[in-house]
Amino acid sequence: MRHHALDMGEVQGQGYVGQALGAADMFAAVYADQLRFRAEDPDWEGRDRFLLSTGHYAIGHYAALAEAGIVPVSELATYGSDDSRLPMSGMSTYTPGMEISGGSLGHGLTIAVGTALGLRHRGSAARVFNFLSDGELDEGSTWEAAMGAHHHRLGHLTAMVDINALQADGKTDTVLRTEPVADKWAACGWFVQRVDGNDVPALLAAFDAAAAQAAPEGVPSVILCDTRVGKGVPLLEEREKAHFMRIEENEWQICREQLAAGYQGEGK
Ligand SMILES: Cc1ncc(C[n+]2csc(CCOP(=O)(O)OP(=O)(O)O)c2C)c(N)n1
Ligand SMILES: [Mg+2]
Repeated sequence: MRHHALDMGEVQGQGYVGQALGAADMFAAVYADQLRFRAEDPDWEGRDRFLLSTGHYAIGHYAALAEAGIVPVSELATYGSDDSRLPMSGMSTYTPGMEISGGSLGHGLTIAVGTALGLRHRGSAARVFNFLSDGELDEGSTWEAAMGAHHHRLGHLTAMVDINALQADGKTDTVLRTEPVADKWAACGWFVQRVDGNDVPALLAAFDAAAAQAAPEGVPSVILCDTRVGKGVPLLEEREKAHFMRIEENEWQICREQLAAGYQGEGK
């Protein structure tokens, strides 16, 4: 998935590559281990819903959709181009498997609450996952939704937050301090776990714990995932301007080599 992200990023020469690399393990864990879906029928009624709140993370989501067999790998080369089904910001009207048009930040969890209520009303066994970013915790609507999820006992709702400590305008703790963030979710009545979001076994364990208590009448879960922007490519991990990265023509190959070198010996 990280290689897909680099391939997509190179199409435009720039973009949200750092987020895709940082959150790749989160996407991998949820798609490979948790979500019930049918690749050949992305609109299958019984599917779990995965709502990408952070539209700009679409590049990371497309890498997951490709590995899940929902979007052809060959189509990734069209990322962000005119007439592509894979726009830079996620759009439900264009992309199979993209449930919502996120990107106007702070709305994903509100939609997830409505989706979870609707599914329960219909007697569906589907779960709802919402992927959001630490920047979205600046939005009041996120906390309204968090309180609403607890009030309505949406135990089949799981939020996963990419805490990369970064936002468009700088480091999160310089823009609007969200810590102690676990306490805030707990105060809203959620079952809270905080993990290293680049540690796949830790992510899988956290998802299992969330699944174990998922129920249509219960306590919603949040998994707070501390990640590193650019994870797996040291050249990009060190970038100062990391929110929207410009990567020079000669650097893409270096990125690929660094990524491949990092996986050597891991059997991947
Ligand atoms: C409601 C809203 N306000 C502002 C923006 C502009 N914006 C786009 S990305 C972004 C940063 C949000 O924080 P985060 O997702 O944590 O950033 P990242 O970690 O990707 O750098 C902002 C403010 C937006 N898309 N929507
Ligand atoms: Mg962030």
